[in-house]
Amino acid sequence: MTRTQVAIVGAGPAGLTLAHLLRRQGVEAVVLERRTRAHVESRLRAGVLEQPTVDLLRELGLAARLDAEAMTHRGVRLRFAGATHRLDLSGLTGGRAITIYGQHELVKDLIAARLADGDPILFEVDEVELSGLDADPVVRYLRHGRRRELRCSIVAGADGFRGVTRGYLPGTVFEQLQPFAWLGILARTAPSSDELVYAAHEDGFALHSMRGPALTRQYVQVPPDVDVAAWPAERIWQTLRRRLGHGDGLDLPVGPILDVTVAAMRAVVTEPMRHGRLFLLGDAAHIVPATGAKGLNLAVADAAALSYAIGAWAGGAPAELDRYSSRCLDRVWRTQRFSVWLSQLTHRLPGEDAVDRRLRETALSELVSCPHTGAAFAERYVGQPLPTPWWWNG
Ligand code: RFL
Ligand code: PHB
Repeated sequence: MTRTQVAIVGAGPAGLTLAHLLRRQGVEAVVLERRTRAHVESRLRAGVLEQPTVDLLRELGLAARLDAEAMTHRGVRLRFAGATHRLDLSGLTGGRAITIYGQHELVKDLIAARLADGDPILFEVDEVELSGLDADPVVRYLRHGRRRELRCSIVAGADGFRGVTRGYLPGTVFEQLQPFAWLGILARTAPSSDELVYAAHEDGFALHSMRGPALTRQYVQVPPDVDVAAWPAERIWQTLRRRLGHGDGLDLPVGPILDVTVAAMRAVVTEPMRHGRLFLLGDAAHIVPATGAKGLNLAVADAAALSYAIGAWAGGAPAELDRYSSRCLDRVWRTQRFSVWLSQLTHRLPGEDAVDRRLRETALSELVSCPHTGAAFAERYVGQPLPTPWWWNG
């Protein structure tokens, strides 16, 4: 195919969700992905889906496997000052919850459904270049040794933080690196808790999360310049046990570690998220520190907003495209604030003193004891409604 309505660069959650939403509106799209299908379907990333994300997937008929296999969590645990507290997410939000489902599982479902619909995803596309962004975009790329061109009306840049499309935006990039990173540990051990445990220990942050009945995904705060070789399995388990409170309601069994990775914690926002006929979404446009588990969900929210704007444009109302960026940025900055705030509330910060620690414990204690503070947190944690009038609601 050499012409389509929308060229979507990137087959992550943002690009694939957009492709499905556009199909529902009768808008044609081609997805171009740099990696192989096997690579994107096995890449380990996020694990927490907000309620609005799950609602959207159900609405699109894409949640059959998720509904059969994912875990619903109606609460979350916060550990600080030597004790673990439960926040009743569902009770505080009128029944909403978070869903634990690996990002790669979701990507698998979205790819399978698109291919079953007979719609194109081109894997192993390299050297993507954009031109004509003012009026008639052209996407040039290399695939299986041949140079090709795709002409389109709109380019959706969904190729993540390390992609190429964000380089075409002349706007402002706000960027802040947090003074800590995460060591991410995937282990073949049964989860020790039926809900996630966030621990703000005086040594630093730790998080107990999971991917299934026999698989845990856990994180410990480390310095940004960490040397992974300095973290053998024994040190990892000792640190997790100490910070998460082994023996105090949490029995952390030691087991085979399958994967260890380091993730930097950054806050990045590109403004505006549009240049001519190029629209950025997901990590291509913004990165939030991982503590709030918001990145994937924000990518899905952008996809909902962009599909709405493109659907309106295709139906003869192009002004909606002009509203896309500001509509998204409002949510992006609110989510950024939440993620940076939660990170700083739960991590040990360089140069902090005993007063800082007491203030932090007081704030955490208010979160678990004051219903108003707890409800405000829970509303944001389970996810706020998506930013657009639903196209399927008319
Ligand atoms: P992705 O997932 O990076 O997908 C981009 C796709 O574009 C492809 N690509 C290109 N394709 C064509 N040409 C090019 N030049 C290209 N360059 C790149 C890539 O191969 C890829 O397939 O971005 P997207 O779709 O915007 O999705 C964003 C999410 O992946 C990300 O925000 C989350 O993973 C962040 N995140 C979390 N988010 C949550 O909502 N909940 C969580 O629990 C959560 N935990 C996390 C996280 C991120 C983490 N890391 C790795 C920083 C935990 C961690 C440790
Ligand atoms: C994860 O399971 O990867 C995860 C869970 C909660 C977070 C961040 C990441 O806040």
